[in-house]
Amino acid sequence: MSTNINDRIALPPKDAQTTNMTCHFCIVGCGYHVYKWDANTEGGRPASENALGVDFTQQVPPLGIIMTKAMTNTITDKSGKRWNIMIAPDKACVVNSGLSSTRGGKMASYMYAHDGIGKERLKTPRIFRGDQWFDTGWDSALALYAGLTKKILDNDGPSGLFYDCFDHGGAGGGFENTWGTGKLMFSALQTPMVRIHNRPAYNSECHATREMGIGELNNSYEDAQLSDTIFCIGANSYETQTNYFLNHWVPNMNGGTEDKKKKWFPGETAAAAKVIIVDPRRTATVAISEQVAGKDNVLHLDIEPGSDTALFNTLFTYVVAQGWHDKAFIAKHTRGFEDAVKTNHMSLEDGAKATGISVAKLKQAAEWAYKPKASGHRPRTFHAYEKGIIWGNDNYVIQSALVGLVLTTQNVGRRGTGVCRMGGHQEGYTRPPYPGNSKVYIDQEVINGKGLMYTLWGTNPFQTTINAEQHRMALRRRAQIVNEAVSRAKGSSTEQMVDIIYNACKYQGGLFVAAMNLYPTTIADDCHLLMPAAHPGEINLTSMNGERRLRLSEKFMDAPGSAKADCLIAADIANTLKAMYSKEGKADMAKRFEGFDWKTEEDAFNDGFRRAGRPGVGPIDSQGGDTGYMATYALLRKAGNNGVQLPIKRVDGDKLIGTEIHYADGKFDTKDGRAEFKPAPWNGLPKRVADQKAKHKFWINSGRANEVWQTAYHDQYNSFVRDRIPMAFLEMNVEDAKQLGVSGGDVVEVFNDYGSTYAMAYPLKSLKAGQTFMLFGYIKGVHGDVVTDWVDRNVVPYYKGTWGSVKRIGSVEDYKATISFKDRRYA
Ligand SMILES: Nc1nc2c(c(=O)[nH]1)N[C@H]1C(S)=C(S)[C@@H](COP(=O)(O)OP(=O)(O)OC[C@H]3O[C@@H](n4cnc5c(=O)[nH]c(N)nc54)[C@H](O)[C@@H]3O)O[C@H]1N2
Ligand SMILES: Nc1nc2c(c(=O)[nH]1)N[C@H]1C(S)=C(S)[C@@H](COP(=O)(O)OP(=O)(O)OC[C@H]3O[C@@H](n4cnc5c(=O)[nH]c(N)nc54)[C@H](O)[C@@H]3O)O[C@H]1N2
Ligand code: SF4
Ligand SMILES: [Mo]
Repeated sequence: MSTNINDRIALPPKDAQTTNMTCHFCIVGCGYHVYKWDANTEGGRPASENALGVDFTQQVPPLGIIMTKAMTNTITDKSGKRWNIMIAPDKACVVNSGLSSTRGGKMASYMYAHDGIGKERLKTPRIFRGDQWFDTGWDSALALYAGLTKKILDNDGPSGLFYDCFDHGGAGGGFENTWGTGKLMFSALQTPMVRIHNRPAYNSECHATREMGIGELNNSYEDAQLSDTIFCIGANSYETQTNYFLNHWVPNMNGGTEDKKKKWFPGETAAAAKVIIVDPRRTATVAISEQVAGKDNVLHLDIEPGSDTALFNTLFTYVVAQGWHDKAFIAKHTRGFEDAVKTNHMSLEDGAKATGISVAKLKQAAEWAYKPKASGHRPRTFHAYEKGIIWGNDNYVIQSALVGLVLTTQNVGRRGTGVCRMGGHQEGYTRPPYPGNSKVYIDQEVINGKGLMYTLWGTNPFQTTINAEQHRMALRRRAQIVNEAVSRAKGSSTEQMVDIIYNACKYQGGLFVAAMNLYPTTIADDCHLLMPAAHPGEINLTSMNGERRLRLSEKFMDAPGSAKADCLIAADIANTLKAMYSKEGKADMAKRFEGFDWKTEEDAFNDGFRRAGRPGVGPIDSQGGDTGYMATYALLRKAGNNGVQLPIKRVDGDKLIGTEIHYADGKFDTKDGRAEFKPAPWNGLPKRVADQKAKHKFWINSGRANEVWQTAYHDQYNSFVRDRIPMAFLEMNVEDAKQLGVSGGDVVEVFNDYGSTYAMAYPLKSLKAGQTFMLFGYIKGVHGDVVTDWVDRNVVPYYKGTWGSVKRIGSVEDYKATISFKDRRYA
């Protein structure tokens, strides 16, 4: 009898196969154990009879183990044998200490089972023959993809080949897959027409801080436990970096790490952390922080949207006026301070006017974060930021202002401090150099009819880009031109088909669209070729988290059908092209596609991460440079869920020794080692955005919700998520809703000069009048449709900043009957 039943959880037996898995969803990278065992057996309740080593014959103490039905599944391997799996959080992992989240806790449910949530996974390549999708084999898919690529490369050069590709860790990434795709795009095809999964060009989320000499992941999660003040800017960390918040911030907020602080910093005043949160919106993070730390210890600076630069400049000016800056550090380790004092000057009164925060509150924030402590020491303030400013009003200037403030008070390079991204996905960047001038606004090129072939590699711009409706419409028109040409082709060979498609693209404005993905997703609406990818658990994959902690997620099951790792898909494409050029006798071209003779993900890891290195850390070089070459799969397997924090310093026996904090020696990543202040004048909103604000009543903010991962590519099939959120919700103020005649569960149109979309109204008291918050990137209701096409000097967008009108459309009885419209802010 199988133990796949619903009234209880089958326990893994003592001899269950156990492997390590780093959660592949958010940046935090929580450690999990995967247990896999014959579906006809199960472990016993005594601790000695189950692989968890927990005694279930008695009541297990609260939080003794976190284990839910969603952490289990029954899978079938290629031979037809059935296995039970359990993916449960690892208590010994220093990242999460046994905690899971509503996202990571669902990993097992999302692993492929023919009758499970993942049953729609792509199992084989698919081709769109004009009006219908058909399954096909890898050989024919690759022949078409490589054939068209070659034709474009030979006739038009690499600029005809567009890519939108992940550049992160976790699923749809990892060092293996960013390297594989990067090597194909940059050194083999040599195309500069590439954008990154979350922005319309090939650029950085952190130009300013890097130019100032400070990498954005410069401390350890432990530093959040040691800080006097946590200064959280544009991040909703309870919902988006959940276990970083729960396992490292909360213990500091409730005084749980006071003794630790006393030990680390003898003689310094030590107390529970104070928390400052900068977010125009009252978030769940604000509500929970108040609950944990007490309202008196939490300062919510609910600034006017987009006014962060004014806030930082005001604090900067005030701190310097009070003499709280670190003069010795500034003199010895920085450059440009005097200029910044002039250009970034902002009085308390001007700051209050621009941000909408009272002078009293501004002073309070400055005191908490920067005023010397009772013991005379400067406070240790950790500055954490994410998409509220990265996708904020002028990313470059905000970061310049923030990092200037941080340098002035030496809140980087000391334990308990740091100025860090909270992060989105895990990181996994290693690629050959980008072969262009990094400022091509790819979306506009697509809209303007440029490019002949567009590959969407582990991304979904239909749901996530800016000006998304215009982008989708242009793409649809152009894809349709290809469809019509293809539907007229009958009995054609691959070569003939390549010519037909090429002509439709080259002479009629068409665009051939290919996608590598786990699922068909909404992209399949306007796409011609799909290739099935495999994700962690089905392949080996390395990533690093927000404290640069590198881990190996181990393969424990087969991918569905013939799905494979993205790096091996890239290798297949390169090898197909190499063979085509060799056959033509073009040795020079064939040579560009060499070096992809990989059999496994490990081969890609060794070729990329270990040999080529990580940018910013330098090429691999045993004399100095990056020491990533020391990280073998074998050593990482041994290092388990705690892995090693990059860069690796040395290997002791079989133990990798890493780096906990950067810049402790006061040497920054500039030529002379001095960190550089940057001018960051406050300029108000960009005109294009201000114009929408002048015309439309509501700020249409956007972002994440705890239970939804990204574009809901898995979640859309999970009733736990989809029944609650059938359509992107739009949180809005109750009085505003009343005026519009809107109640919870009504469908509203959100529109402005850029586009229009629908959303499910969610009226709440906690939203300010005139402000709304829409779930981003959802499967139905795309916030990006109303985001302007404005970008900064580095082509970084302002996703969070758009204004629009809201209009009631109608009611869906089912939403009203089945969905809860409670406030998600803990009260
Ligand atoms: N309005 C608005 N827009 C935004 C944002 C915002 O805040 N507001 N945020 C931006 C940000 S930060 C981000 S990260 C982007 C997200 O934008 P995307 O990166 O496009 O969104 P994801 O859902 O992460 O897309 C991943 C796609 O890859 C597929 N996938 C998953 N795993 C794998 C794999 O292993 N291999 C392959 N080949 N495919 C895989 C999924 O099915 C999915 O279709 O959105 C951006 N857009
Ligand atoms: N549950 C869940 N977690 C996730 C993800 C997910 O899809 N679901 N995605 C992951 C990814 S890829 C990313 S990038 C991260 C994003 O992580 P976060 O940045 O924490 O999340 P967001 O909800 O995008 O935006 C954060 C906040 O920015 C605020 N904001 C808007 N405008 C401004 C402004 O002008 N100034 C300031 N200071 N704040 C502003 C919004 O009100 C919002 O609360 O989350 C990661 N974690
Ligand atoms: S906090 Fe992030 S990494 Fe940890 S379990 Fe949740 S989604 Fe996964
Ligand atoms: Mo992201």
